[in-house]
Amino acid sequence: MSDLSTATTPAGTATAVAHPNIALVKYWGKSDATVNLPETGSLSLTLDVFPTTTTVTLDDDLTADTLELDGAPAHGTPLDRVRRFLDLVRERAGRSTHARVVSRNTVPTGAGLASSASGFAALAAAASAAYGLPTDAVSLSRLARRGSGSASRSILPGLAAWHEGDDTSSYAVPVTGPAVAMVVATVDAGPKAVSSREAMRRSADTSPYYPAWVTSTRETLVAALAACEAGDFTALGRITETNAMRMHAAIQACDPPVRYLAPTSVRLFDRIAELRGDGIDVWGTADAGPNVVAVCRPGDAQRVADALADLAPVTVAHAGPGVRLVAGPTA
Ligand code: 2P0
Repeated sequence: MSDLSTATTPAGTATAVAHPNIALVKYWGKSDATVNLPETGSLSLTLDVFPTTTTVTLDDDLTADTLELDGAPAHGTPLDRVRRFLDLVRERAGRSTHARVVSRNTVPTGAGLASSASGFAALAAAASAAYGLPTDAVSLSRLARRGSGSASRSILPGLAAWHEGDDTSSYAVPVTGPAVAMVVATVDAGPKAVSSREAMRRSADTSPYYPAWVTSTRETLVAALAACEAGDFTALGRITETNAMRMHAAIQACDPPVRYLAPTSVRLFDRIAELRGDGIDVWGTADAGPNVVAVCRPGDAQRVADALADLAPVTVAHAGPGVRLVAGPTA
């Protein structure tokens, strides 16, 4: 894996760009919430749309970290999570200087399109460069995981598997597989009613299907990696939709209940099934929100997008780049 340190900007400030990822085999549950270890491994595609650009600037005059998110000062949970993350970076770097963080998303924050994945991937890279920590992909993936589990995968380009393990060994690795395109259908761009972090915890604590989810997902990841190795798009697509349905089944069995899929989400899954009936190799998935992502071969992406567009606004995405440090602050 490449070392990004050659691209660092002058000491004390750095800017990084990262993209969201969509999981084909989902991460849903933690074995250790303190250092953010997953109960099972997962597999995702980093996209080429909706980048997050984040600049971290050290400032000796600050008494606490500040966060500007999409042009406005951030408070509450987003600021707390960034501060806790930078505390970890400072501890590792042996530094005490606070920082200004300026972050800009091109995907609506909290819309179920993984802004925390691109956000913490970009923050991990920019903060590591600014504070002088290693910026190789393994170090960044491990560190990004501490901010948000799915961020560990956005460090890498294209297909990436994030494996179980301990604080040292749990990070994302590249996977070679068939060419995959994704058509993102945005059913609702607003923030979700129950955060994925809370719903994940509630699933583990109250869903009677959670143990079955964990057992089946471990087996599913093995099958998904085999499908990738065989270049078998159809097998990977079927696995993807099945795994998403199982995750939502486990979530819907929570007490108190959580249901992320909206009526339009279900219509999108039906339309995807109709397209399969018409001979297009396309499968559906959805994260912790109502938005649906159609997974297809790149050559079919425009036809799939056209077929879904009357139900929700669509964005065609392909395999995108891993996190990168850019020359100067542009956020
Ligand atoms: C995933 N999701 O694999 C799954 C599928 C949502 C549904 O990873 O608590 O925001 O910050 O580690 O990474 C969302 O979980 O959770 C997520 P934390 P994160 O993409």
